[in-house]
Amino acid sequence: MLRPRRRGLRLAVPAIVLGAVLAAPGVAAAAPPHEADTSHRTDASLRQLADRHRLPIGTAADDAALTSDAAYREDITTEFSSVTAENVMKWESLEPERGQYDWAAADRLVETAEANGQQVRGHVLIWHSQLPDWLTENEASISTEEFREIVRNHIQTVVGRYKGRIAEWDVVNEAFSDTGGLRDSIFLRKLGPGYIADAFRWAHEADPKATLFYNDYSAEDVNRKSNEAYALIKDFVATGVPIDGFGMQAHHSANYAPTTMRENIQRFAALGLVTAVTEADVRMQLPVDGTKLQAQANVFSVLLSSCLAERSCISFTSWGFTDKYSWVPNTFEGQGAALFLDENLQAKPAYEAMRNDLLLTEPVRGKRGHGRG
Ligand code: 9MR
Repeated sequence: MLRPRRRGLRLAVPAIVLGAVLAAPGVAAAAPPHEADTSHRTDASLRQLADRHRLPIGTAADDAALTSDAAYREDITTEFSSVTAENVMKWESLEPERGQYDWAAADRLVETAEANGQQVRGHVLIWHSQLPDWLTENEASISTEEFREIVRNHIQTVVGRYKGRIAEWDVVNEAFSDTGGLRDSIFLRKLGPGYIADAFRWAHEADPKATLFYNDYSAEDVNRKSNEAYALIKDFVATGVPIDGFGMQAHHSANYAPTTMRENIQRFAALGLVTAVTEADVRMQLPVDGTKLQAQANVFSVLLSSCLAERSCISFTSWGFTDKYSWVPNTFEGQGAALFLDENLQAKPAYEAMRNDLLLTEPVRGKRGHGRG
């Protein structure tokens, strides 16, 4: 049964194809019981369409919007089967004072996801940004041993709290610099390059079943950064460091689509690793026009279809879904409109392109879900 939908654009797929897809196993035609007002929707959601592929499709969730915006909340529930905390699981949020944790917002996110039948991607354990002042301001006075203990303790406290409830963790984020080599960070300075392997070991001890990712940006293609990550991860695999996945953030601009993403995914799969698209968005120079929107749709489509086609790609997450709450305009002057719903939660061409990819691509994941290679 098709439900009326408030999206602006119509589906560019014949009804007969849509009918066949909705009749396929794994695609829920009826509204899930938790959904509030469904009277304004017609077409199958991204979540329903991605179910057929056994691919969790996710978004970063903004805590303030989740609390205050009912339409935003409803779209998260309807359109996505996975959520990532955009900010509330970062170190400065969880442990604002040394040893004093504030779990309220992170717990809320996990509990809401569970109530909605969604998986959670944990973001993020070790990252050079959004660290608490008590840590960064005391870099000089904290000894190496003490620092090591602080890091181990933070990772194990956070992973341990959500043991069995967070499917995928971004354990180390953005450890490589944009000019080559490891990024200069408090972790590298205090602990040396071994901090990356240790972070994975500590996270694995705290939740042996969680899928543990190294995550980075500008690493979707085969390029210098992904080559460096590949070499490090290959070494981890050879030496038994418990890493499971390579996360491609995929913060893109509408004038550039990746060209070697499947090749990149495949080489990690050959090492026995899964991959995920973890933070997709596609910004453009404002003002928006039709040509830019089409270019954006194309980039989203390349990102999603590259993941869909490779069974080792185990989840696809965008960094938000509506332009109303995107981080992009605050960071890139003059740019924005990076997501697939506009500021009024209306569909843009990118949304229709993603639906078409989900509808028309042949599923490659078997009954047991993802495969490692
Ligand atoms: O979207 C996040 C934004 O709200 C924060 O202000 C920002 C702080 O650096 O972090 C943003 O999320 C980042 C993510 O955690 C890691 N990859 C890059 C994302 C965009 O900056």
